[in-house]
Amino acid sequence: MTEGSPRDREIVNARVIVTCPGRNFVTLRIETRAGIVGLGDATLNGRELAVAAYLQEHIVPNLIGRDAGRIEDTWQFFYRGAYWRRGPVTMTAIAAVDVALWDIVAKLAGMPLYQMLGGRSREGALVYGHANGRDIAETSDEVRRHIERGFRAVRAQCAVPGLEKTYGISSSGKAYEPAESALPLETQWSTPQYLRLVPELFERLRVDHGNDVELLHDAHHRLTPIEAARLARDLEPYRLFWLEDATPAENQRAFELIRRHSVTPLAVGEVFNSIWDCKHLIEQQLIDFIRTTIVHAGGITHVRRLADFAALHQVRTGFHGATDLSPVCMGAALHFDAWVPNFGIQEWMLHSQETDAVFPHDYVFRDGRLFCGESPGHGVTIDEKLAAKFPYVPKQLPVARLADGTMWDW
Ligand code: CS2
Ligand code: MG
Repeated sequence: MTEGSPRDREIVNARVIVTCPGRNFVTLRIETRAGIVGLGDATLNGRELAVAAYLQEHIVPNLIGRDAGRIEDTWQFFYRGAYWRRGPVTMTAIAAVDVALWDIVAKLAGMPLYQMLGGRSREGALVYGHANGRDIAETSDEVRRHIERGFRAVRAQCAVPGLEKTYGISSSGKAYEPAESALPLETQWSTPQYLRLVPELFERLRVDHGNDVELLHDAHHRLTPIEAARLARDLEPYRLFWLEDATPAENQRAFELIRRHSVTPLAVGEVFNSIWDCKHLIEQQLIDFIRTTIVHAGGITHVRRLADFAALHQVRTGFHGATDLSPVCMGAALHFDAWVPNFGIQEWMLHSQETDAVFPHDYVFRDGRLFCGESPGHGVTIDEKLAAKFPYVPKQLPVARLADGTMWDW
């Protein structure tokens, strides 16, 4: 077998594939001289073509001729060598390259990717699903349905009475999708109404479902620090697994205030792109779970550093896993979850049937956990013929305004 020799590891082809099987996904496909193919997810919800262009114009020409086995050097080349560092577009593009190379190297070794990281620390990754409803009763029914399907952890979101559209709630009756329209949907926000509703919701969920199920909630950056502290305190009796994105995290000192008032565990970081975005939060132990995932933070090479740093401060992982991260990212994340010692939980919003058909994969759900497969690499491929039947459709994330028209955090 020569496919592992430096000459045969040479990258001879790299292509960007954009497809929309229900929602947009960007995938980088890298191929070596020996014909080994690796895939990386490059999807940045609502800004997909910016990453596709970054890859196409600035990354792909630099990849041709490189040794696919030099994962670290390639990462450093695109990060340190780019001068313009960090940011979601750059870090998503770097992640796509990094994951594709890990996929290739694991295939060359004939091993599942988790083995390349140091092997399994656990069998399956505990996942949480999304229960949402138009009122408290409907949300509680949805939690029940999740428990019946085997989930041990459920995120619960409920529409706020009087507001036309609330984050996390589907208006169509179909599964919730974060990006629904070509131009951003304008939604309305009211913190006082929300703050009254959420403790009532979780009080009801504990009465209906007891204490065995883990419950989570996402405030989606809507609260000021003191409002977030109030909510975290009001939710204490219901023992949440976590309260997510309670306040925007640009000013990380804000979390000191929440911490002073509450012991509800906090999760942050799906919008972060590098270890520098969460260094203070982790060092000061202002959060309990870091949500920064592989596709938006430079791939396995960088997120591994982040997770190791978090471990020093007993912060655990809780990777973002909404439908706007493709099965390629999910596959890579599950291998990472199988290995990472300080694993907490993995988000899993089920992809549509079309998406699953375009990206065949070997991970499976059983007893509240997702299990990555044993095939070499990350175990996710792409059916390019099928992908071509779903051309790109422009879609953006919504925005939020207060009743008087003021722009708010969505
Ligand atoms: C969310 C996402 O899954 C989550 O916790 O906050 O739904 C998020 O809004 C989207 O992934 C944005 O692209
Ligand atoms: Mg979130």
